[in-house]
Amino acid sequence: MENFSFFPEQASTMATQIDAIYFVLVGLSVIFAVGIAVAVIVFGIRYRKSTSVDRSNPLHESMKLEFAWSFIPFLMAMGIFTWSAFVYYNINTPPTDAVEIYVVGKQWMWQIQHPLGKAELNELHVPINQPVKLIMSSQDVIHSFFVPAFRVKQDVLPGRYTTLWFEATKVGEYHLFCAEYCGTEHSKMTGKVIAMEPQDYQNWLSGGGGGESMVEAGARLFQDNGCASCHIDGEGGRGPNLHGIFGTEVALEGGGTAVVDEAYLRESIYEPGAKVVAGYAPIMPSYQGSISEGGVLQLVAYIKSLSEGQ
Ligand code: HEC
Ligand SMILES: [Cu+2]
Repeated sequence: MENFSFFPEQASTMATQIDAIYFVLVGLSVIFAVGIAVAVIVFGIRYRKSTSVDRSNPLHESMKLEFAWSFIPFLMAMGIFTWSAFVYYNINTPPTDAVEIYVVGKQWMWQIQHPLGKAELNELHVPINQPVKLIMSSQDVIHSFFVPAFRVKQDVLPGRYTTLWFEATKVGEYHLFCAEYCGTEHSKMTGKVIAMEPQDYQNWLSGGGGGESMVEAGARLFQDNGCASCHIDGEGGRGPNLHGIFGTEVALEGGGTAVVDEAYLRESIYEPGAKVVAGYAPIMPSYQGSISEGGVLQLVAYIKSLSEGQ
């Protein structure tokens, strides 16, 4: 398959699972298509007008036959459905021990931030044999993160976080494409994923140009933007204490609750009025336009870190 350029390399654990479904579906289609075509041709020749074959006792109805050709395909379809549903569930459930990497798509590039501070453009370095989870957002329009060799593709939307996970199995460089038309230079919104031995990945991470980690950068933004003046560590601040909130449910003004996840934190920063925490006045200003999506990801990483070990 490697030399057959219509077919991308299989370089993730997902690739083999998805290709298996693909080949079984193609195989079944070929079997049925060929079977029916052969029957049409054979009967067409055998029973053409000029032949003298036995035409007595034509079969008019057969319960057995009709049952068989309804029930067998039904079982096959349900089998494929169940199998695909398992794979689909697997694709959409990132393992909890996955390495988290943040991705921001914008016209026309991919910005990547590693938790320990390394940032890169249109390149994504990942370790092999380890699940990697991407937390993605867009600065402008809809993009789509597509790595054919891993058989993963996920839309990247403005105003929302989407996630995607994979586990690379082979060291190498793989194409990264934007698979959603996003403007003039969409076709140039490409990059590469570089899968490395875990040890090489660690070396690369700790190599030069690292700077501050995402949590450190978030903590700095938290100070620089005056968040700390309302969100103080203890009780009695004008805003809620942000320690330990990640993953919990908060009560909202006007009833209802919200789960504190990445999307909730992002919304709290860009549209503080959308969900107001019970017991607080809606005085928090919006940071839409003053803090970039990349900055919000750093703040989210920082606020998440305030809940670690709790
Ligand atoms: C003027 C005071 C003020 C400033 C400045 C401020 N906030 Fe807030 N913040 C609040 C208040 C009040 C609430 C609760 C009401 C609400 O949800 O809007 C809140 C809510 C939040 C929440 C939701 C908390 C929860 O318990 O669910 C987050 C997250 C948050 N702020 C983050 C930030 C960040 C990050 C900054 C700086 C970029 C910031 N805030 C700046 C006052 C402030
Ligand atoms: Cu794009």
